[in-house]
Amino acid sequence: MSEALILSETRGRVGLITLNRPKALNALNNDLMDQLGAALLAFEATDEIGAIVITGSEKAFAAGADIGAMKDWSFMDVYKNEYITRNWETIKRVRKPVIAAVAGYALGGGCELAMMCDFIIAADTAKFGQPEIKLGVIPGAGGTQRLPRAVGKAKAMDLCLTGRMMDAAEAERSGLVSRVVAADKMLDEAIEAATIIAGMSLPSAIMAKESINRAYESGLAEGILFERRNFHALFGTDDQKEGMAAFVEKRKPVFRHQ
Ligand code: CO8
Repeated sequence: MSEALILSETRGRVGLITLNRPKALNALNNDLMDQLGAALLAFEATDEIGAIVITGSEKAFAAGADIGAMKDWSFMDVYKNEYITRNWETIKRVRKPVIAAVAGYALGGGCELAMMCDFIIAADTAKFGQPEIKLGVIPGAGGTQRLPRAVGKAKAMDLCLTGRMMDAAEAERSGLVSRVVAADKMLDEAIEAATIIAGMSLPSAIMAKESINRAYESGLAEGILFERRNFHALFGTDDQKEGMAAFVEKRKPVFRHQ
């Protein structure tokens, strides 16, 4: 059996995935990304889970793709064998909300993995960066596309061209992360946020996620139409009836995720 490079557990309706390659600061090799993809799809497939948290260690969320593994790759290796796309995009197939809980380094592919999640909660120790330029390459898992959408062109250029890191305060100021929390409270806060989300109606959470993501893929009119149709569709769910009835009856809703 191959080495366990991730740990997967449940906390109520939350699926918690911990990247577990501490000696290499969670450098993301193919085996780790395969295991991460399998764990994500397992949580996606079960009705018992409503939201997912991906985290790393105190020192590193992930310090990037595995440089040792990549160093001798040729153009044909990466182009034909799809080392990069084979397993890096699995996370984008997950419809349930995914939170990145980041402490320490989130660099290169680690920063890109965090940005593939739906939002990032950061410890005050977090450091984000796209240092690939220092290795003679550029970001290869969406960094040049997702970073400017998150922080704007100026800061994305600054980070990708100088390879410098930004700390948690700068990441929050620039919109990359949704909250910054003391390091010893960060994972609890992320699990609490995920627990709140997992307690909502799952169809609503999925449609909210899909609608927000559509803002990055379409013009305003098309995005608003997409949102409107999702809004309409939710009136076909039991959970809409329950949510609104509970409000009127001044009680807590009990969602059945359908
Ligand atoms: N890959 C492989 N090993 C790594 C990586 C990495 N990205 N980062 C750290 N390690 C290893 C080190 O080699 C070291 O191993 P060992 O103890 O066996 O020598 C161990 O982790 C601890 O690292 P350091 O001793 O360097 O720890 P420091 O605290 O001194 O420094 C840093 C921490 C600053 C994070 C430093 O390790 C560093 O700069 N790491 C590299 C960061 C980087 O350049 N990341 C970008 C990588 S390229 C990339 O991500 C491209 C993404 C493309 C996506 C698609 C790819 C398939």
